[in-house]
Amino acid sequence: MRECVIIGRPNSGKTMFALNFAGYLGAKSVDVTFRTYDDLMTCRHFSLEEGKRELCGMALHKTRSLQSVVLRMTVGKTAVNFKLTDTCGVSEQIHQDGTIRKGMAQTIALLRSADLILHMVDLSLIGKNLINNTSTIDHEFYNYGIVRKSYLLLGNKYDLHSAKDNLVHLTAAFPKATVIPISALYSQGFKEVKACVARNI
Ligand SMILES: Nc1nc2c(ncn2[C@@H]2O[C@H](COP(=O)(O)OP(=O)(O)OP(=O)(O)O)[C@@H](O)[C@H]2O)c(=O)[nH]1
Ligand SMILES: [Mg+2]
Repeated sequence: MRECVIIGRPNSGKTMFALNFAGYLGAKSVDVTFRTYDDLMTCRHFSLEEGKRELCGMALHKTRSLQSVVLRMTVGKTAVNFKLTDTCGVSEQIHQDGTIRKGMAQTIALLRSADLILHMVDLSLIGKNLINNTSTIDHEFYNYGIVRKSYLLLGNKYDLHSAKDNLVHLTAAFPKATVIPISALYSQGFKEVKACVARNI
């Protein structure tokens, strides 16, 4: 089964995207498989509302290991199952918490085998200096992603007023990426994301 992996900084909206995208594809509930760094696997069933309540949040590093759901999408006349995997957010600093350090390592290790990389950026937090500062974790993901080809840059939180003007800075800083502005919270921009996922599963 092909796997789409969602990566990005903590709090960029990865988990919200995973759950609302599942809803957009018609799921009413999800079976989330959690896989820790040392390969311990557990599975839990959530309604989408429960999932958002329990797995999303303002606190940084709410997600600390891999969280996968199997979703189904119709491509042409065929129904195709694919795995959508949410990950521990990655930042530049070496985190003081060992679990989070391992979670970040797990995210990075998964990139090589991913069939599609969905790189989430919080559009409300970036500014025009992004183009000058090329040593951010987002640049690292971008440089890796454009070489890999199956790579999409999602400018999230586009519903926020502060995000609107920043789209131009994101596309200027990452000129070789396909950029889609989305609101994971309000399921906006999902049609374009779905079309790209369909081409890669
Ligand atoms: N306004 C707005 N808020 C959003 C959007 N997407 C996510 N959020 C909020 O941003 C916060 C973080 O969302 P999460 O989905 O938990 O972010 P994450 O990237 O999974 O974070 P970690 O698991 O900590 O790495 C939550 O309070 C969400 O409600 C969006 O499109 N618009
Ligand atoms: Mg998360």
